[in-house]
Amino acid sequence: MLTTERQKVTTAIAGAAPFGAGMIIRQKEPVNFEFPFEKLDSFLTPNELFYIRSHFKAPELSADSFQLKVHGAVAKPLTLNYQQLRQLPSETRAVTLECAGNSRVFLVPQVEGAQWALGAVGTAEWTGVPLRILLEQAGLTENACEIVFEGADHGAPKEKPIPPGMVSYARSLPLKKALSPEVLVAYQMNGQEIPEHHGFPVRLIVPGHYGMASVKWLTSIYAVTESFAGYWQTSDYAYWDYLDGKPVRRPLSEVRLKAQIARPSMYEVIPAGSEYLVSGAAWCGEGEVAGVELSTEGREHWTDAEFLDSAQPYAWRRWQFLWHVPQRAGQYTLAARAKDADGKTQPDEHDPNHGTYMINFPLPIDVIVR
Ligand SMILES: Nc1nc2c(c(=O)[nH]1)N[C@H]1C(S)=C(S)[C@@H](COP(=O)(O)O)O[C@H]1N2
Ligand SMILES: [Mo]
Repeated sequence: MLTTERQKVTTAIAGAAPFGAGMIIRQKEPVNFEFPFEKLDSFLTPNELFYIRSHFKAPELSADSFQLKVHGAVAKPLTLNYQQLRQLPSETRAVTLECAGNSRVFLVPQVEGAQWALGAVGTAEWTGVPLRILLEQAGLTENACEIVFEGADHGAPKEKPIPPGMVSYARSLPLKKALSPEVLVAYQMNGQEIPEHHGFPVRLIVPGHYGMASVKWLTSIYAVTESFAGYWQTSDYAYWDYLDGKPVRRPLSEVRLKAQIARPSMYEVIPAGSEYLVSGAAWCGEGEVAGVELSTEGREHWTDAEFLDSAQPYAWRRWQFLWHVPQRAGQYTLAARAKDADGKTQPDEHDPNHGTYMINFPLPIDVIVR
């Protein structure tokens, strides 16, 4: 599967610098880099172009001294070194990761947080041990209800409410998802060791959930008997939902349906009367992207685009649409929207209860025809 794609990506990596030309710097330290989405031209995103979202400085870990603990509410706590982990059965799967704050720059009025445009998203082939195997070896006790994943990075978050002292980056998953076969304790990204800023040597990959669930520099897998209410679970990376009419705080989890235009890019000048190949990608969480529609006149009329990639769970599908560019010069607004297998589509507007996350209304891309 995907051998030519893999070759393309691997060739790009051989002897390459850790970051590719055109990466957009949102923050220099800690490293927060964005993929220039208009460069989307392969199903797999090359490692050196894959977006980086890190809250703290990348910890310096070595494969030699690496240890992964599986502990807490388990019958047999485990400590695995890198070699032991690599000897366990492994799987490789293509997974799209999107930061929950991707496209934040499209919110009006402007909001706090990293000003991501379109490129806090990418797809890589991840190789690792299904998490389920580790949890089965350790033997979860009856009362275990969630699994907490902790990275080796830590620091003092700046957004209120500020937790006391230094905190490590930690997120939890409900048992149902943690035991699902697609969740990986990964040690390879596109056939290479996971690069430093993507979590070397080992990270979690949670297909179908926003990026924050895929804990990098993973060193601890801890089963808990009450739901985990850590900083990144309740304060950051959470949103308002309703329970019996009352607002309740919930951790972000499943990725929302979304299509994005890669080309044209914002304010691209397009010759009047030409044929322009509009292209992009679309993705969702647990379901399947079944269609993409494009509007070239301000989200009024929608026409079907065609897919370049077949549907596979947890990975984006690139699409294209041949636009017969009008003769009339002026500014045009393009937008794309996806449909899932149940015919559901994206919301028209951003839901304020989602705060500065889950931005999946059809994003307007303004272009100049002349
Ligand atoms: N340990 C740790 N894991 C982390 C983060 C982090 O800051 N520290 N950031 C999370 C967020 S918000 C996202 S979107 C993804 C980004 O993964 P990437 O940098 O490999 O693209 O990692 C997640 N895992
Ligand atoms: Mo993120």
